[in-house]
Amino acid sequence: MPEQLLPLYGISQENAVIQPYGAGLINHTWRISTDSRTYILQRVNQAVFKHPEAIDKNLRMLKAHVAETYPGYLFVAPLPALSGETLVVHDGDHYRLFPFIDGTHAINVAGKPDEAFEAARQFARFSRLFSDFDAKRLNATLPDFHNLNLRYRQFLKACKTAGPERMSKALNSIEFARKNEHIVDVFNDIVANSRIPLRVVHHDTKINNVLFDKYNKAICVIDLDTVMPGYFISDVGDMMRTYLSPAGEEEQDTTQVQVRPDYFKAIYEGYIEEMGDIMTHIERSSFIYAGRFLIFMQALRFLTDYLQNDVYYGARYEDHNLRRAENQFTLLKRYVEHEAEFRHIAP
Ligand code: ADP
Ligand code: GN1
Ligand code: MG
Repeated sequence: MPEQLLPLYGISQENAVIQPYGAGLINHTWRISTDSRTYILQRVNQAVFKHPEAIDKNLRMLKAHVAETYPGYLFVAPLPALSGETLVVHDGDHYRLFPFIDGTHAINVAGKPDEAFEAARQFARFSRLFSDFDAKRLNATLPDFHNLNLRYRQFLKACKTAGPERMSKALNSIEFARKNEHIVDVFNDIVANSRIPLRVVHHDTKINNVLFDKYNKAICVIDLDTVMPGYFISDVGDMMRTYLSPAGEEEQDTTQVQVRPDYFKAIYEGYIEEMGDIMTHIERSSFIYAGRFLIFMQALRFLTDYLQNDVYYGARYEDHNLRRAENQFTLLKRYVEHEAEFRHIAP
């Protein structure tokens, strides 16, 4: 199937080597090597992104802004097909082709604090670049994506409609989630009351959405589908969620889920290096809350999906999304245990 796309881009199918690539959960990604160049081809997951053209429009606006204000910045945008379009429809599916950024690789778990620092600095640089861009011009590619208030209500609703077996297996997680409703109250206070500013936010700052070179220096950020108006807690929170623990979200042995304070320090320093003079007072004072917010929301999303029979994330083994949720609730516990220590790092 992906080979049929190549002629639309003027790429010969002869000698093209096509392989599934990466560890993303949402889109379908292939690496395509030809004699002269390497590419990344992606099929947009339309069950998630109902309006792929909204993503395409956002990327064009952002690319134009970068070209005008910071032309040296590596903004990884889709390449035009022969038709001139950067989003191609084939058999009802939407595809994009990106240049493969040569000499780079993605990592799934941060193995050194410096990798966390590098990634945090890259995402903060991205926010900084667009700090003078009116975020409201962007389409919300996933409306309410990080609306914790709504996610919590969706979770409560899922508890009412779930089958009895899944409900009973998930009982401990459900109870823990309900005990943490106060995390939603803080969200409502700072976000719904507009106490923190709306910015251009990446919304998926997992470590595998950064490309590193062979010296482990971060080169650029990728996976720009969820770039839309939002709040900095989304970006900083997902860094906490994915860089602090030596075990990732797929780890089933929750004793492996730990919080490494030196990685927290690295995230803080990397982020502040680029965004420090732009952040407002309330943003600075919400830095630690960002971790609670995002880890809790991801735990709820996995748990809700479990209660709804894995319709969003899918499952590769029985109770996969419940295990993912338990992993994230454990991470939340560990995170909260460390907050007093974090306050010395991020005062
Ligand atoms: P998903 O939305 O499914 O996470 P991504 O856009 O993050 O999809 O792509 C999945 C993986 O493919 C990335 O984690 C990275 O390893 C690799 N990748 C994506 N784009 C590029 C690129 N332009 N150059 C090199 N590798 C890339
Ligand atoms: C998805 O696409 P990917 O794998 O980078 C998800 C994120 C979750 C993440 C959990 C559009 O990210 O929000 O945090 O999985 N993206 C979408 O691993 O739902
Ligand atoms: Mg990704």
